[in-house]
Amino acid sequence: MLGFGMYTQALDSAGAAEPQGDVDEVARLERFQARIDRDEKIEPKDWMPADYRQALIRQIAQHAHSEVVGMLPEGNWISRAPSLRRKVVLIAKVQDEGGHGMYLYSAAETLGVSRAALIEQLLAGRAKYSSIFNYPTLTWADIGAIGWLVDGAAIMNQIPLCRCSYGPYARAMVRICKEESFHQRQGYELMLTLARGSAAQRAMAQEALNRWWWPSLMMFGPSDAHSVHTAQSMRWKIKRFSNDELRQKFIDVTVPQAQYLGLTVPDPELRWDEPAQHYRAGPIDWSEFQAVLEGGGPCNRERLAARREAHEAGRWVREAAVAYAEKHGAHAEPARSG
Ligand code: BYC
Repeated sequence: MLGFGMYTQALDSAGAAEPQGDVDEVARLERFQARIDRDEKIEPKDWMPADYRQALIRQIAQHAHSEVVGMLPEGNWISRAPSLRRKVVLIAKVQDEGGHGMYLYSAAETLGVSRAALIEQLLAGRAKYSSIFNYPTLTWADIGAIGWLVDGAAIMNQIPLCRCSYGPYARAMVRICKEESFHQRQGYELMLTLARGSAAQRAMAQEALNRWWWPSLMMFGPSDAHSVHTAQSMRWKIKRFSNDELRQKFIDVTVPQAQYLGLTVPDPELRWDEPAQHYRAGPIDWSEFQAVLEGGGPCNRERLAARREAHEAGRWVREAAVAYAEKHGAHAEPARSG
């Protein structure tokens, strides 16, 4: 479609007594929505409504922060992995999560926000990241449970994001999902090894499932009735399914996996609904979810403290990179100074 202005702020700048401007704006919004409806990708230099840009920055930044904070619970077990093979796999997985964060910060930067500003919001406690990473990893089985359940939930949520209307986010998700799929398999394989092991190993696997099941269901976000962003995000095809739809899909695939492991899902009300062909879960404790979002989860403080410490520890690397870029002038792009 031929060029309207690239980064218009027309809504802000159009005078109140200029109906012509409003008409243009309405037409622009209609053309934008028509592109979305035709499943065209929106690219960074295309015109987009300010709210669409903002919604993407919000979601992509939260997602990037989740990947980076998500390295911490698993990183806790790298030094205590029970074999060289497990250690290598775990290091590779945690490194992948860091990489996912980097692709996602880059995708957010195409929307006109700097990575430094987003990280600053995280460290100041003003940004959200996934509730799931505020829970502790108490035993080795938690590493299996995270791969199986947390990465499993992440894939369920993220596969549809590969078809997100915003090109850079969608493309980042294609690679991320391939890696998440490997993460999920290694987690399930770890759980299977424990489930087929000694009585103590089986008990450890069950106990990890008991602690991670409900927080994994909460990863999908509030119920549709309480989700403030879903309706608009679905109109814009940022999201393709609602929170409850994805949660249901996750339950339907995961319950048989637990049965195969010989483990019990910690939900006494869980039942198979034959006519609907779905598993029906009992009610989620949304007060726990709310408390975690408000900073009151078991590890919220610890996670932010770890990120702040890592940021400080990396300061000399950032400064050296800027000094190097300045010294080599035009050949390297200096980090943004603003
Ligand atoms: N935790 O209107 P709603 C990974 C917030 S990491 C915290 O439904 P939306 C991995 C929500 O942000 C995978 N906050 O929002 C890494 C909103 O707050 P604001 C992380 C949550 O955006 C390491 C408010 O609640 N994946 O894979 O339509 C190791 C209302 O919610 C949560 C992503 O980030 C939550 N669980 O839907 C292993 C995927 N849920 O912004 C694995 C991308 C909701 O109004 N994100 N909130 O202050 C999304 O798909 C969507 O943003 C969500 C929420 C489904 C999460």
